[in-house]
Amino acid sequence: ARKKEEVAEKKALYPEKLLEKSLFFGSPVVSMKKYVRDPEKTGIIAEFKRKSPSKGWINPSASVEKTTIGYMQAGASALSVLTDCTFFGGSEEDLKQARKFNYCPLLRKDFMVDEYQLIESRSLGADCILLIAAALSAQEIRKLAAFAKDLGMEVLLEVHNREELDASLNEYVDLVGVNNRNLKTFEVSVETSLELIKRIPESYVRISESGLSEPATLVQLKQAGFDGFLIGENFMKTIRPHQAAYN
Ligand code: IGP
Repeated sequence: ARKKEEVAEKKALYPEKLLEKSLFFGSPVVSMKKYVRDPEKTGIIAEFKRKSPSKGWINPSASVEKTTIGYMQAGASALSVLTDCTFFGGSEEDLKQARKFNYCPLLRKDFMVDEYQLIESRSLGADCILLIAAALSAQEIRKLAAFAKDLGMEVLLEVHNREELDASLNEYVDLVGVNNRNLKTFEVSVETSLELIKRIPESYVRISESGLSEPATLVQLKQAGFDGFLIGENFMKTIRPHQAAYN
């Protein structure tokens, strides 16, 4: 509901028509699907996240430029940038900065509830958008995913349990992310990923999200069938997040 109000305000200030004239319309997206599956790459989607509801401030002063360039040099397959301000201390400016300094797939991480945000995402240079099954109906997911595809972007659908997965998968989705973190209790368990992987068809690129820090866990997840790993805090909590990405 908060997001809906936020979007309504933006629409009044800056209508869709203006956004569509922005720089990234018409230029091709960089495919997250392809980069994450590339056997030459690590499969890691490195996330720029200043703070979170579960941890509070993680790194209020990190530079988008240094961090994202460093992530890519350290071998990340793609970048994820939080643009939600209230919960994550992010901004659209962060996404723009990440785009400015990197040629790689770029995921806009935010709570999508309206087509306007998708147009906006593309105008900021995003290649992929996130749809969270826990926050949307199956119908909304379908509609938003189809619209994102019309704009040329890819869609990452995030699920946390079997019910969400079974209810919300559709043909417009490109990547399926299993969130190991329960968004209500903030508890993290990789078992969530290991249990759900069997139910995700191989035609989707499969990502395990949240609470990942041990290389051994990534090996285990990879063996179970995961193509990619979304990692934020483990890198961001260090003074130089991009250096942490090397380890
Ligand atoms: C990254 P972590 O534990 O490595 O920082 O997690 C990412 O999975 C997490 O930030 C996330 C998220 C989300 C954030 C997963 N799903 C939805 C905002 C909205």
